[in-house]
Amino acid sequence: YIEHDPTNSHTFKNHLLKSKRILALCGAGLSASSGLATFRGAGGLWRTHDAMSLATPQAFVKDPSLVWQFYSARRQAAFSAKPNPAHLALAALSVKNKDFITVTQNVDGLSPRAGHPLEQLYPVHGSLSTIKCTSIFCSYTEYNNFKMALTPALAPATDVESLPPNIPLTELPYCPKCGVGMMRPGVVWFNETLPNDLLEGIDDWTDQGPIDLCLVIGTTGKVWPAAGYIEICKEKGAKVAVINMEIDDDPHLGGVKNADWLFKGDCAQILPDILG
Ligand code: BJW
Ligand code: ZN
Repeated sequence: YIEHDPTNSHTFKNHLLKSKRILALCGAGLSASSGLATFRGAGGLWRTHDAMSLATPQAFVKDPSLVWQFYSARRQAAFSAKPNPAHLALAALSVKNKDFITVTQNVDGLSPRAGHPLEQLYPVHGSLSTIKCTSIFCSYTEYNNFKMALTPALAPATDVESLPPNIPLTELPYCPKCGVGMMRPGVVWFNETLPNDLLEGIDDWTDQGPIDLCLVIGTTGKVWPAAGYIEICKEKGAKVAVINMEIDDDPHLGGVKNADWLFKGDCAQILPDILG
């Protein structure tokens, strides 16, 4: 018999052609070739801080200036970045196949800007272009905002390292409606719940019937509940294809331990090939 070769894009393409219901789970690696930093591993440091340690409500309470500078820099990088061929390949497949949904953990807005149909996109960790009031009396009012600098103190610096370490609280962004609530990024931090409408939309889709294929793209698959969709797809019969720059024995790496296909490399090169 012929052993299944997980690097064989021919068997993958055959399965893709037969697949109707497909779910893609995306992470920071999808935007890496657009020049945006990932969270873990190389690039996971912002100045001297572990990016993960800044993505918590506790960090924001303790040092809103530091956390706002981190998100301000991330907004500026995302707004200046361009979608790459991987975003475009996913958008194109979504246009072709209305039974294909993409669950993205990315907050950079590059998938929407690649023309990804919004009704097939579930940005479960929020968006850098959303800001929200922290005041309950203001019902946590949300705004879309694409300004490079939310306040003069958060202006893009030519040399990021030279930003003042501490912006006075009064120079951080405040709510235009109530005037007293400090604004925060409209992203989902650790220990916070994911947007319920999105989770329900994904559940409705996964409950509709068997799933043929799960694409795990540029994510370590360590963050829950997003990582759990791989297992949910498998339970619904899906074959799993992992596309990642690093494929090693890390038992945590999303889906690797029982992936049917493993494509190692830059997804901006691999996706246009295997999905095209
Ligand atoms: C390439 C590439 C190239 C590079 N091509 N590939 C169950 C079990 C255990 C823990 C929990 C659990 N349920 C909840 C938890 C706690 C927690 C959690 O998961 N902890 C784990 C770390 C253990 N989860 C939560 O807190 C979540 N909330 C929740 O569950 O609410 C319910 C609840 C509330 C209260 C009490 C109890 C329950 C919320 C999680 C929110 C995560 N938020 C962040 C920040 C978002 C905002 C921002 O962007 O700043 O989301 S953290 C960060 O990690 C970000 C990412 O979306 C997320 C995932 O990271 P991702 O995308 O995988 O990036 P990397 O860097 O890890 O990986 C990049 C990959 O790409 C690598 O593999 C590279 O090799 C690869 N790559 N270049 C292809 N060119
Ligand atoms: Zn407000």
